[in-house]
Amino acid sequence: MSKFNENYMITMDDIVREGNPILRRAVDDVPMPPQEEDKAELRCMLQFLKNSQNPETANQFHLRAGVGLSANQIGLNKRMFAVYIADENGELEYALFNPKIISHSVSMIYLPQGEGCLSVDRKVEGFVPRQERIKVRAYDMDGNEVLLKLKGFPAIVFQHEIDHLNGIMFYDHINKENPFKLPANADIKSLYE
Ligand code: K3U
Ligand code: NI
Repeated sequence: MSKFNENYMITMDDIVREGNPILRRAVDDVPMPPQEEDKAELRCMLQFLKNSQNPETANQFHLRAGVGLSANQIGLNKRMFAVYIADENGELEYALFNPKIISHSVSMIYLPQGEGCLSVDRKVEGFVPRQERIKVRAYDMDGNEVLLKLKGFPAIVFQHEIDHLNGIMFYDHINKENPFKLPANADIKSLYE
């Protein structure tokens, strides 16, 4: 049985950092319907994101704020991630198995401030081009298929997390010669434009 259950609190000590080969391997699908252990791990991951965005809890346990967490970031070889985004538009929370991008827009966006990662303990500057809109097929906690249409910041976060599950880091997408150069001939704009 895995240690990541309802009684366990994920902290930064559990977060796998860059350089660890598990972040560079594609993870395995989770057989559906999910087992109780898979579900408990995913709930634990979602709770970590909520704790990390709660100023008191984050301060007490030295958590860096995160909006997404993939299973391989805590050392699990499982295709699943949690996302928790709380802003002026409300709360968005997802705990998903076997997410797959089934279609996407041609148009692209990027976060003007760049991206960060809980597995990367340094500031990496540069623009990370992402698809502006994506359609995702995944499975929820009950093993039911879900189809999601995402745009803007949630679409960026999903692409960042799905990349993790495929062994890709956000900085792999940054132009090597000039980190602020955008892809030529692309329909691309800042998220806040
Ligand atoms: O972007 C971050 C954030 C945190 C709190 C409020 C608003 C934003 C923190 S970095 C982050 O959440 C990563 C997490 C990772 F690396 F574990 F997946 C996800 C992410 C950051 C930026 C763009 C897309 C995804
Ligand atoms: Ni990350």
